[in-house]
Amino acid sequence: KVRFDWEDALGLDSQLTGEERMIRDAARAFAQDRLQSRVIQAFADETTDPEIFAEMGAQGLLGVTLPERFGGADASYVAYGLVAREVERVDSGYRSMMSVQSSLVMHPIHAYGSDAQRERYLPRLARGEAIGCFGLTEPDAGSDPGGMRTRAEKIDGGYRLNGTKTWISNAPIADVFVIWAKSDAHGGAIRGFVLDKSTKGLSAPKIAGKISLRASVTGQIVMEDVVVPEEALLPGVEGLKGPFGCLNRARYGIAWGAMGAAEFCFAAARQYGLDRHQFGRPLAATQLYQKKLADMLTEITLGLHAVLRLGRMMDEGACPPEAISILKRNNVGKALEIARMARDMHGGNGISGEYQVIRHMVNLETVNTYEGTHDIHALILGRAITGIPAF
Ligand code: TGC
Ligand code: FAD
Repeated sequence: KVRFDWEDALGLDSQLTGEERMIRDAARAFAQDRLQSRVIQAFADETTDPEIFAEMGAQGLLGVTLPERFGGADASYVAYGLVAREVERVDSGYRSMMSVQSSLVMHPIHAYGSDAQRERYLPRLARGEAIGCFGLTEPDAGSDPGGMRTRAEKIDGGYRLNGTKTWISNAPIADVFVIWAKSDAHGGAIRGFVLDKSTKGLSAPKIAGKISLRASVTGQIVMEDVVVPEEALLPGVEGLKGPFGCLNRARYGIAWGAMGAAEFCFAAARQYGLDRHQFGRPLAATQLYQKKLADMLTEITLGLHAVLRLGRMMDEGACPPEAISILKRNNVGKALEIARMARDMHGGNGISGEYQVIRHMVNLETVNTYEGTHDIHALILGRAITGIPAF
């Protein structure tokens, strides 16, 4: 009989290239050595160590899909997904830091930027010497970013920006700000701008007191008469398809990452059930416990193989955004159910930080909301299925 491997039930490993396996193994070693050692305290203290970006950069984990001449690894989207999975196996907040830098900051500068912008920003971002953030959401424009109020007004030699962005990952420690604003000079179309931290009128206060994603700092971006030169404009894109092009990549990475968090919770629940005895036998010897483990493993296996297929479609340049919505929505939703289940299976210990499952559970609440909420992705799919927008 062929042996069953509960850690790789349908042979994902055999579907990867040698390079993808190498990148996955490097990411796993880094995440377990360097991130796992600090996450419990960082989450408890609500602190983010900015050094993590430089450490990720030194490991080649930032912007892995970008060309080598800009500091990337020229690797596949599958490799990028595998990195997200390994980092989020430790913490969704650390994956968030990585995916904002890679998909939401480096990608738009590479895809929509001028040569000068690419040369100026990408190598430093790839090394993690500069930290990036992505400002789309506003206090009155979350699921509906088309309703944004931030304005770019044309002035001699550049633009004047006014507006407030909120719930922005990395913002309080960021050096490079990718900002989306309605530009009067372009008929009110949404345009992207790259701002430096030191620009007068720009501030990024921290949003303190989060109960979720506490190891990843979040802030506002306040722009009061921020004057930028013409060269700050991202010349290569106009309209909402600019930010959405970035979100496609980040959402894809999240679909992999959430499976990493789910795998941690599943493995922790399995081990706990083997170690903990009640009624004179291990918890894992009970039918209910085994059924829960079987349900978890089933969803993880389906989710991982689906996202591998999605990655191959991304690499072929043949991935419709709606396919990404299916897996951002489903994998995060399933990961959240798995984390809640693992929390329950740990009994009282499940609420302690030491056992880590409740941290994954509360983190996944954010992951279910950002990058398009669970319901917004249902509506994106509903529109594609029926042809009727129901937002
Ligand atoms: P809609 O009319 O659908 O589209 C406007 C234009 O955009 C194009 N487009 C896309 N292009 C590329 N990829 C996609 N996924 C695209 N979706 C739409 C579309 O073709 C059109 O182009 P054009 O040339 O015709 O103008 O726009 P809508 O206003 O009706 O949008 C509806 C909706 C709900 C789909 C959209 O607004 C949406 O996705 N809302 C969710 C918002 C969201 O995801 N925000 C994320 C903020 S960033 C974040 O959360 C980062 S967290 C990071 C971390 O820490 O990990
Ligand atoms: P709302 O849009 O107000 O939604 C509230 C509820 O209403 C949700 O359940 C939603 O599904 C539902 N809803 C909304 N519209 C409809 C509809 N038409 N039909 C039915 N239901 C609807 N944004 C960035 O730009 N950059 C970042 O780096 C970033 N990082 C984040 C980090 C964290 C920790 C968090 C929490 C958020 C972050 N966000 C970021 C913002 C995130 O993308 C938004 O929170 C998200 O898009 C939802 O917007 P909202 O919070 O305004 O909720």
